[in-house]
Parts: sequence; structure tokens; C-alpha cells
Amino acid sequence: MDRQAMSPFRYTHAIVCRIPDSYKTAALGLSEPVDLAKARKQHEMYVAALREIGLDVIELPADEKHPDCLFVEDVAVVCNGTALLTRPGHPNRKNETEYMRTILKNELELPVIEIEDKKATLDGGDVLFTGKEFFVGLSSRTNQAGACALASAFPEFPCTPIKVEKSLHLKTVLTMAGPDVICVGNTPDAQSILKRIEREATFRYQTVTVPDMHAANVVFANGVLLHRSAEEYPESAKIFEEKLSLWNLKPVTFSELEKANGSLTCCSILIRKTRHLKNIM
Ligand code: CIR
Repeated sequence: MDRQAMSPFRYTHAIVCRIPDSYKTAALGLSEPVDLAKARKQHEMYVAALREIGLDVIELPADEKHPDCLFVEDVAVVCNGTALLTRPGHPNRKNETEYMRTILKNELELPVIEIEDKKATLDGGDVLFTGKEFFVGLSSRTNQAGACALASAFPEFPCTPIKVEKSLHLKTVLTMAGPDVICVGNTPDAQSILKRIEREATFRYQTVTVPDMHAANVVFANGVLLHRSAEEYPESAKIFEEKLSLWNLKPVTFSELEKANGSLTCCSILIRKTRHLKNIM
């Protein structure tokens, strides 16, 4: 794989957020009782994996007032050195952007775009960046005005809205598993979303289909693929080993985060920070 193709997936920093106690009882969409200690262990392993792939990880403290604060992906989209602060679609999550704004501006010194349209809603989980173009899920969390805000924040890339009816977010059903490679679940819903993407796309993509929906959410960064472990999803893990062994594969166990619809992408914001001119002069 040449360096040019890899570059949109090269990162220097990641933002994550520790798990609050309130996650156990008050996270949105909890499907089963959570083992908090286990959840924290799994999250720590995930953060360790991000560090191992060379990222400088900024760990935000747990925010008890926001049980879903660990799902940082939903509150900001960072691309090409610019951050777009979202307007999360669920009312309980609206104020998660406050602290994130400070971190993006003061800690990472990124230009931060705010969404002016008060009717817009946008969750980062609905934003798929392929390295060449954006797809944005129109879901229960993201509306047309939110999709327009994304398009105007990053005018250098095509931005295509895709209807998402049965899943929480667009990236619940598909994610990037390498340059020009989409990893997708095999449910009829996931397959019809993929078809819509293929129909509307400006560029062409290869696909890798996995039999477990939750395994379709992977993180590709710095030549490494973080994917759900064989212990959780053996058949999908086998597919990663067979088809994507070109990458350094890092299995991650995430059962306790999945219980609140958490996925691998949603627990970090990946950033490539280039040197400031003032630092090299
Ligand atoms: C929520 O419902 O907002 C959280 N419990 C889960 C958010 C998952 N976010 C994501 O996949 N981007």
C-alpha cells in the first residue's frame, strides 16, 4: 500500500474519555446489566492498543453527569486539521460538547467550527470518512441540517447523505477497514445501506462482509486494524485474519461497551496534527 493511500488514516493523537460510574445504570440503550470493572478493563485495553499504534492519547476524566461521555466520537468530527463540534441528536448528550470544545481548542489547538443552525442534529457515529469522501447517515440522531453542516465544514470532500432506518448510526453497520475497503455486516439492513453507498459514491470501494453485526465496526489507523476479538466473534475474527492480514491485526474485547450500543470507533476521536509553522521556524 503506497503512502499516499494510507495518509488519511495516519494519526498522531486520540481523544478518549474514562467511564463514569453512572454508565452502569444510566447509559442510553443499555440492553443488559454492565460489569463496570470489566467495562473499565476493556476500555483500558482499548486505550493501550491506541498507544501501541503510536498515538498520543488524551484521556478526559469521567463526567458523572454524562453517562455516555465515553462515546466521544459522537461529539466532534476531526478531518484535515479542522474540528467540527457536533450537535448530538439525543437531548441527554447535548452538553457533552462543552468540555470537548475546550480540549480541541486549548489542548490540541485545532480550529473549531460550530454548527449555527439550531435545528441541526449530528452524531459523529453517523459520519463515515473514506479518506476521499464523506457519507453521513440520516438517522434518529442526525438530520438533514446536520448533514448540511458537515458538508459545509469540509467543502473539499463530497458529502453524501444515506438513510439509516434500523440502526443507531451509520457506523453501526459499516466502517473503513483500510484505504478503499469497507467492512460491513451481513444483515439485510447493512447490505441495503452498503448498496445505497455504492450507488451514490464518487469513488469505488472493496468490501469485506462479516457475519456479526457488532464486528463490522473496526478502527483502521496507522496500518493497524483494531477489531472485535475471536473470543467474542470467532467467525468474523477469522475473516479479518483471512482477508485483512495485510494489516497488523489487534483484537479488542468490548462486550461491556456494546451493552450500551458502544463500538470501537465510538470510543475515540482520531486526529492527525501537523506541526505548526511557528514550531518549525
Ligand atoms: C448512545 O445511545 O448515544 C450511546 N449509548 C451509544 C453511542 C454509540 N456511539 C457511536 O457508536 N458512535
